[in-house]
Parts: sequence; C-alpha cells; structure tokens
Amino acid sequence: MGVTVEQFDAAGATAEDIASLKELVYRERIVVLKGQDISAAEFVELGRRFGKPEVYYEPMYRHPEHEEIFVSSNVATADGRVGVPRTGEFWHADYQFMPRPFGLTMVYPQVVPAQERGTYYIDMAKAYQRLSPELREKVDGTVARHSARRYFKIRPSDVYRPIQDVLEDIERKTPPVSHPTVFEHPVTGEPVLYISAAFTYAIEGREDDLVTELLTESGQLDASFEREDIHLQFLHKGDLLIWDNRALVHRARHADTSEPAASYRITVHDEHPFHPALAERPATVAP
Ligand code: 7UC
Ligand code: FE
Repeated sequence: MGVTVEQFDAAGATAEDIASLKELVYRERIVVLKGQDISAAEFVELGRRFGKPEVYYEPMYRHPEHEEIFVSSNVATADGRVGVPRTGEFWHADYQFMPRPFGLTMVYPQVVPAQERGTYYIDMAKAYQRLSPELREKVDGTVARHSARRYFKIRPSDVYRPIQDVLEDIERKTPPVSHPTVFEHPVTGEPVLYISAAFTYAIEGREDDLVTELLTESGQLDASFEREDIHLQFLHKGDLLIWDNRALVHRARHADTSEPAASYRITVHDEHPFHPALAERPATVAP
C-alpha cells in the first residue's frame, strides 16, 4: 500500500502538482513525500493547499504558534510540555467521533526515535470486499454509532477532578455521532466499511456482537499485526505522509523506550463531502 514521491518541492508546487498528488492519495491511500525540510508555518501553508484545515477541538494538542498543527510528542521543552505523548495508539479513523470528519490526514514527523516509529494501516474498502455476502447484507444500509469516550486523554487540568465530571464533559463536548456503516467513497466510488475498534461502539438496530464480528473480519482485533491486510509504514526523518482518512483506519506504533519522539499533524477537509450523506452538513472548522 502507498507510494513514495521523491523531490517534491512544497514551495514550488503548482496547483496541478497538488491536484495530482491528491489523486494519488485517493488511488493509493498513502503518499510519502521524501526528504522534506519545511518549517511549521510552511507545513500549514502546504496543508491549506490540500483543503481547509481543521483545528483539533482539544487545545492541549495544538502547536502554540500554529493552532492548525496537532502535536504528538513526548519531548518536554524548556517552557513545559508541548503536545500530547503516545497519541493514536489504537485502531481509529481521525475525527470519526465528530459529525463531519475530514478527508485527508498529513503527518510530518519532527523527532524520529532510533527504534523505528511507524503507523499501521488497514484499507477498509478492501476489508468490505473481503466480507462474506451474508455479513455485507447484514451491514449494508445500517448506521454505526461512534464516540471518543473510551480514548479521551485525561488533561493536565483534570487532575483531582471527579471522573464523573470528566465523563460528563466528554459527552457534552463530543456527544455520540452516527455515520453510515458503509458509504461510497466520493472519489473512488468504492464502498468503505467505516468502523474502528477505538470509536465505534454499536450498529443501530443490530445485536451488539456485529461490531465485534466486523472488527475481527477487518483485522482490527488482531494482536500480532502480522496479517497480510495490515500495512506497517515506517517513518523516517524527512518523510511527510498524506493519507486517505475515509478509506483507512490507522494505529500509531510508538517506541517502547523513552527516546524522544515528536510529530506534527495537519488534517484537512478536501472539496468532496466526507461521505454522500454529509453533502448538506455544514463545516465545523475551528472551535
Ligand atoms: O490523543 C489521541 O490519541 C487523539 C485521538 C483520541 N484522536 C485523534 C483524532 O483526530 O481522531
Ligand atoms: Fe490518528
């Protein structure tokens, strides 16, 4: 899965270059731009060329100077912590628990540990194709429920707060959302099985174990990560990844050591509705 692009020049890229890169992301799911050396501000500029950046709803993740950048980092700086350590270490699609998720995720690692850091991916359009006809029939036309509640990170400001108050915050800020369990990818036309182990908790009107059955079939409950349909993308200094947040679920693979690691992420709404049923739902960019 995925393709590598050499010698991409972010500053000199034409509109046609960006359009063809996007096409490549939709067809190949992951594009790795090699040898990139750009600043945080330039990364934001590049993100804007791909679409409308979404600012992460929880402020503790935001880059202090560029709110569009989500920082994953275990590196403490002189003026305290920047970002959140060990993000995304569970199968998920970004913003699946929100009313209007975004189509593209861009990740630009800043500090890459020697013990190789990477991300696992599963193509959920392919996962749908692998389902038995019986299972497909069971899920087609259904609606799935998603919530951030099981993977919400306790914030520094939550220390000493009653857990019930924190849980109520989560339900208020990110109430459960519904999305079609299977939707047609707006660019490729493929049906995508849009569920994840982290965020999907039910399929409306179906018995509870249907979610588990679908997650098992897709490979998201496999603990070995050795299935053929699980792709491991290693991250190297200078890599800038762009992936299709509709078709893929992903899971960060953090080093077990306390070696420094830091990564920037920008997420953007492209020009297509996230899924066809959202063609009318308005954008909720920047809280
Ligand atoms: O800290 C994290 O792992 C963030 C995660 C709960 N959300 C990523 C997203 O965009 O959905
Ligand atoms: Fe993620």
